[in-house]
Amino acid sequence: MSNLERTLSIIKPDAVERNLDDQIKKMFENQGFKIIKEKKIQIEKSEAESFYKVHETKPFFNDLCTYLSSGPIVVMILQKENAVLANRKLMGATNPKNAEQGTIRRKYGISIDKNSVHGSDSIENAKTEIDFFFKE
Ligand code: IDP
Ligand code: MG
Repeated sequence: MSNLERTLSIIKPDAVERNLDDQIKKMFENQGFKIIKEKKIQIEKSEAESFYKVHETKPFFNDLCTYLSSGPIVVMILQKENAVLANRKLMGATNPKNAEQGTIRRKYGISIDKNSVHGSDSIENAKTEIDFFFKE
């Protein structure tokens, strides 16, 4: 049974700043993800606060939003069979120290906050997050 899904991926400022975007995109493509849409943008802190609203009560919320809006990011719609889960797997654990070999965060992540990539964590959130960045 085919289960083609779309998910939202963000290459975060720490990775864009180190010019890792092409290498990270290649990791997606090598795993069979198709990049449906992409754009390099910088967002306002208020937009980061809206994007990360689920985390608004967390102690790291303010730093997280300051960080995500601190420099250019690459936002992409990725498509593949079971894309949401497949992307989470390819990204690796939130803390790069705990991420498995071969994952993006293990390879490129610097720390729990500068962990190079974001990926939607459910099909429902993928839809919301894709609309957030790409709704025309
Ligand atoms: P995820 O990105 O793996 O889905 P979430 O728990 O959704 O992880 O957290 C969102 C982002 O917030 C993480 O990617 C990371 O950048 C940051 N973050 C999560 N937990 C911490 C923490 O304990 N300290 C600092 N930043 C954190
Ligand atoms: Mg998350």
